[in-house]
Amino acid sequence: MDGGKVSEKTANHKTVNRDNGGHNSQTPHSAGVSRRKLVKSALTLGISGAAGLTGLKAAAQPDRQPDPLITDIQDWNRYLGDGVDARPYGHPSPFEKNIVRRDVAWLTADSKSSVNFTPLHALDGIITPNGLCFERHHGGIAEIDPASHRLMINGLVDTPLVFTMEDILRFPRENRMYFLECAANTGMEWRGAQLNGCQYTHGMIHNVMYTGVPLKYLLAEAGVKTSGKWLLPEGADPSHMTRSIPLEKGLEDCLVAFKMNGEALRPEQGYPMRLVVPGWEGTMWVKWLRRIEVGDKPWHQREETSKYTDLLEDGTARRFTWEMDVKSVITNPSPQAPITHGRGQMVATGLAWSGHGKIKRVDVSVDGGRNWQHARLDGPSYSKSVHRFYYDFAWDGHPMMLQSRAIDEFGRVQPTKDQLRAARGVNSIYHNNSIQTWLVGKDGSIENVEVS
Ligand SMILES: Nc1nc2c(c(=O)[nH]1)N[C@H]1C(S)=C(S)[C@@H](COP(=O)(O)O)O[C@H]1N2
Ligand SMILES: [Mo]
Repeated sequence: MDGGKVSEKTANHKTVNRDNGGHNSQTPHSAGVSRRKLVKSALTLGISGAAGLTGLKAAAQPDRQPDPLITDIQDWNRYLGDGVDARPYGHPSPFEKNIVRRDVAWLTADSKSSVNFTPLHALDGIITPNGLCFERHHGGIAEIDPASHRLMINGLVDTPLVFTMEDILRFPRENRMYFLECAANTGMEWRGAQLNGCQYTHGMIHNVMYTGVPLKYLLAEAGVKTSGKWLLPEGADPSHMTRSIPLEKGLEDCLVAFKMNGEALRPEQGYPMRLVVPGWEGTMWVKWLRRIEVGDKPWHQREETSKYTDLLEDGTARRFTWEMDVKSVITNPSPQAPITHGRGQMVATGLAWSGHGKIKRVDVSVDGGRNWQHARLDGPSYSKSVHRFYYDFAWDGHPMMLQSRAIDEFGRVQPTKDQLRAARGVNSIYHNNSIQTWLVGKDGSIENVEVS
């Protein structure tokens, strides 16, 4: 994965039979044997806690003693390091240089890529570091001097207003943690397993602590007329991104944000201000926000008619599917993060989220969805934010079909690929929230597959 690009489309989608554990033999007899193996591995998991940790202790007493890395003084322990003037703005260790946003060459027609992906496989916790938040631009990054930036509210209001940055900073502000997921996340997987890595299959998401002014305060300042029912936010970039948003949503929880994870928004995330539309598809989170028009009906803009609608099996298209549905993925281990330590105690981890609210439970399967165990949710649980889960277990060294399944606080359950296709067909690009399968080989290598 060092090249930074996935260069070619995988033509043959990989499907494995749940009954034969990913082995190639299709005979019923060997399928039965493999199934027993997988069931056995699931049973071992039930007692993995104590037994697994004992195994770890043994692993920490290796026969590689004496280890010069602990007995000898190393260079970094001997010579004076950089002073504080070397790094006025900090960067990750050079040993982390491969953990970067990456694009998929064939997804963009011209040489200038318009989307890249968050390296989910290498991250932990729930906060996406600012420099690793995926980017999606329809007209490139607008570089804006905040002193020259204005936000206008016009249309069906008592007093059309133009705010400077300074004006915005005089309204009461709030801090809230939300995920932003592009509706096209996992969109290349509708017809079969395609991209080999959760960065590419699920990386059009980031989770950030925003500081911003609730939109309702700015709308109140302008005075929305009783005929006003819809909002049209518009970006200051060359794409003039515009989306129709119902007024109720704008009043409920939208923010005009200017900080992310404590510092100014990055230019690629809409500096100096962007709209935050919690739980709803990424296109509506207009970056470089310059105008909000109030109207009495939706505008039917390009990004809500020809794009970001869901083509169904019968040729009709679903429209205004704003909410991002309940979803999860195991981020590590995964194709870009294979298991290198062999059998025994290990940690599987991933993310779960729902545009409707909080995550109540995450289940993990090692046998392609036949048996499920509860994962451990850890870290703060915020509505419309990602949740971190862990599954601590002892791997018996047999192949696994790793899956996760999220359930939100309203009881919505993440669907299987078959369930989603039965409901929606395969012509969609958007809103694919189905269960992901990683096939783990005996050697710990991992592949994106589907179970049948
Ligand atoms: N002004 C403007 N806003 C925009 C876009 C854009 O191209 N221009 N892209 C949208 C899309 S499709 C998505 S998925 C999100 C991506 O946000 P990010 O770049 O912070 O990840 O921004 C949305 N807001
Ligand atoms: Mo998007």
